[in-house]
Amino acid sequence: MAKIVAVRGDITRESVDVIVNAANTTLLGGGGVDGAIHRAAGPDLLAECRTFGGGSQPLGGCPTGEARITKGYKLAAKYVIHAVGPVYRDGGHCEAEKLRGCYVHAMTLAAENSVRSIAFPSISTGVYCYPGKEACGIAVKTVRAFLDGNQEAMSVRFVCFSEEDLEGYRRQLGEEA
Ligand code: AR6
Repeated sequence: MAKIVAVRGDITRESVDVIVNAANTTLLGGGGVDGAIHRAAGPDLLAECRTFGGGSQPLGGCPTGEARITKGYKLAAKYVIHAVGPVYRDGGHCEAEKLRGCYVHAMTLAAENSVRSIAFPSISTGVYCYPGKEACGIAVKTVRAFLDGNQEAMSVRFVCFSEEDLEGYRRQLGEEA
């Protein structure tokens, strides 16, 4: 039976098979959760990210709405899945579709790597300014649909940095249950 929970915390401290990063298209690090994950994982993570080619789309890095998997290095998690969410402009630039793509692609990579537990941050809702409530709705609906269709045994944790985010996720999970 699939299990989805929302918790408050720092995703770098999660003891799961994989943590998801809210990355940018270069995959070469940044601020927010991306910076925290790179600091906690150590420099070998950046070295592996460089093997994706680093930013000159479409040849390197990772396009918006997709994800790439690396090892977790010094993290408790075995893997990091680097998902690139959209920068929110006005909702009319395929932002929802791209955000959904991040979650689907991350879950697909997790399933392909036989992952049993995965933790997500709230992708795109920091520097990329995606409205939290809408992003939360997309995250929960997309993950639940994926689990229902494919991976009943995988457990998913939404790791919220703020109390407000946590309340939003708990409300959404309650409504969806
Ligand atoms: N654990 C869990 N959540 C966190 C943590 C943490 N340690 N730190 C921040 N958050 P953001 P984005 C939350 O800005 O909007 C980077 O520079 C944060 O409160 O990290 O997708 C990348 O390189 C927010 O709810 O990611 C990109 O350039 C959420 O994580 C760009 O920012 C996402 O905030 C991506 O922007």
